[in-house]
Amino acid sequence: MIELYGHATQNVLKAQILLEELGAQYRFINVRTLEEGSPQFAAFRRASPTGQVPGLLDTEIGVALFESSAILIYLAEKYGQFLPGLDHPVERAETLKWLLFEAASLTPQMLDIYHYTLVADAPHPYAEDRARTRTRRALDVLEATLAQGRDYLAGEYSIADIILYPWMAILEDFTDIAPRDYPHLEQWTARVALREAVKRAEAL
Ligand SMILES: N[C@@H](CCC(=O)N[C@@H](CS)C(=O)NCC(=O)O)C(=O)O
Repeated sequence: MIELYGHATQNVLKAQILLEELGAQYRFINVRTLEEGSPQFAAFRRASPTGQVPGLLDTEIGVALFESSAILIYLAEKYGQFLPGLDHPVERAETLKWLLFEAASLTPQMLDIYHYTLVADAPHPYAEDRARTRTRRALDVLEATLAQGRDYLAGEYSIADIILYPWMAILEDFTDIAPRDYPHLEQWTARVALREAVKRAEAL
C-alpha cells in the first residue's frame, strides 16, 4: 500500500496529482493529526526524517521517501507513466531537468519573496531584490519554453508539469508577480488546472 504523508500544501499536492493521474490506490495521512510518539508518527519520520512534507511509504516493498521530486520519479517509474523510460534518454533528461529546476532554481527563490516581503517583520531590500530577480529569471525560462508553441513543458504531459503546476497556480498569492506578465505560462497553468485528476487532487 502506498501511504502519502502530508497536509494541505503545494509540495504535497504534487504527489496527490500524480497519484490521481495514475489512478493509484493510496492512503493519505494528515500529519497534523498524528500524535508524536505514535507508530504512525514514527512511520512518517521514517519516510521524512526532516519532518517536511510530503513523505511517502510503499509498504509492500519497504520504500521510504522524502523530497517531492524523488516521490514523483519513484511513482512515475513504478507505474511506467508520465516519465519517458531509459530507452528515450533525451526525453527523459528533458523531463527530469524541470524537476531539478523547480527544486533548485524556482521555488526556493519564490518562497524567499514570500518570506522577505510578506512575513519578515523588517525590510530586507537586498534579499527581496535578489529573490525577485532570480524568480523572474526562472519564470522567463518557463515563458520562453512555452512560447515555442508547446502545450506541456517536455512534450507530452509529464511529471515536469506536475512538479511545477502547484506553485505556478499560487504565484500571485506568494509573490508580487502578476501571472499576466507571463501569458504562455498563465495559459499552461489554466490548461493543467482543467485536468480531471488535478481537480480531484485540489479538492482533497
Ligand atoms: N524540497 C522539499 C520541500 C518540502 C517542504 O518544504 N515542505 C513544506 C510544506 S510545502 C514543509 O514541510 N514545511 C515545514 C518545514 O519546513 O518545517 C520537497 O520538494 O518535498
